[in-house]
Amino acid sequence: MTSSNSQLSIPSDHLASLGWDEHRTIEFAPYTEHHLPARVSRVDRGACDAIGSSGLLRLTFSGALLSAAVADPVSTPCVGDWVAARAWPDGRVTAEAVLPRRTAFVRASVSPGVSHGQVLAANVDLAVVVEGLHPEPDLGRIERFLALAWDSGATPLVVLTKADLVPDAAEVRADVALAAPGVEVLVVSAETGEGMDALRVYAVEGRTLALLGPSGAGKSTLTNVLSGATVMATRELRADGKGRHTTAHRELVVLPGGGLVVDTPGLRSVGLTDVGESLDLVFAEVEALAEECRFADCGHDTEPGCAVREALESGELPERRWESYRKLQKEARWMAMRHDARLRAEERSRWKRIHKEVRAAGRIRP
Ligand SMILES: Nc1nc2c(ncn2[C@@H]2O[C@H](COP(=O)(O)OP(=O)(O)OP(=O)(O)O)[C@@H](O)[C@H]2O)c(=O)[nH]1
Ligand SMILES: [Mg+2]
Ligand SMILES: [Zn+2]
Repeated sequence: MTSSNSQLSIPSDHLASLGWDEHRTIEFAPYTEHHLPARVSRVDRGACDAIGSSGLLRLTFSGALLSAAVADPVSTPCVGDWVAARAWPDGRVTAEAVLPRRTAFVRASVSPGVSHGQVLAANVDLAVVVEGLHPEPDLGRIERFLALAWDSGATPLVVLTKADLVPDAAEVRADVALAAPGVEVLVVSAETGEGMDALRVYAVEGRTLALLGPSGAGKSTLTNVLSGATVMATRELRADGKGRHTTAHRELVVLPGGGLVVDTPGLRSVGLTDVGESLDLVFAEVEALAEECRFADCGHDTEPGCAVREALESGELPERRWESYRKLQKEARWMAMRHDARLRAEERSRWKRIHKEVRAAGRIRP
């Protein structure tokens, strides 16, 4: 089949600024003849915007992609994905395949009864958990976002915004840092520019940052400051600091100085998926304490020689932190069980189908 792809050349330096590298070239090898690579910048139902070497493309999803999405909704192209795009003689351009995701920020689906997750952004290098200093940051929410951030495979970073609105930013930062072991916590103000240089350091050529956090935290404002232009609408100033969500869709923005940012609509909270070991990273100091308990299977309840209890009693481990750990652990375990149950159900229906086919064939062929 002929295609008009030959009209579109691939200046690889441009692709590199979108995050393309030699591994992607290898992954793309099966598509080089008829397809072009493009990075998804925005998704609507059944279609998306994507940035290729020739600029912005409007892509519809191929039939194969759509039916794959029915079987496994997580496979639908999402913001940050690399797709193989194909131009057709009738002028349509379709997304035909999604290249393997290196990282994926997945939250539990918000629909009841649905056990698959929702991919918020793919191929993110730096998961930036954004929380305002005013009103006071919600430590439990930060821990939750960090669990998903670690689980995504991206490196987490916490950014506390609106430093200009509080007198004790350094103090609050210290509290947040205790809830984010091993994670850098930046304090910034889009208003005064404080801390913005420290954040800019992270936005290097080809690297993708995703901004995640509640509505009103200042994600779009940060995106605009990093871009040096108004690329995202931000909320009109309101005295109560509350109100509707301003950003309604996820969008990948290419920064003029290098780097890319995914701005996302605010999430009051995120449901954990089966985050596995990631909680051990979010609660690294709790894990370290638990290692010191006398009994390896200590329930940290009434057992003698429990290092966790001792730390709670001495105040070394804040009660809030311990309770948050237990809560998130319970949630993650429950999601893991639900996930296992779904896999078992899928396996059962697969076998039922195979048996039916075998019966229909009348005999088992060699
Ligand atoms: N004083 C002050 N206000 C800020 C700062 N950053 C953001 N704001 C204000 O906070 C409000 C919310 O900012 P947005 O950038 O729209 O917040 P958002 O996180 O994108 O919100 P959603 O799109 O709803 O998720 C706006 O009125 C901003 O002007 C800051 O550093 N200092
Ligand atoms: Mg916004
Ligand atoms: Zn213990």
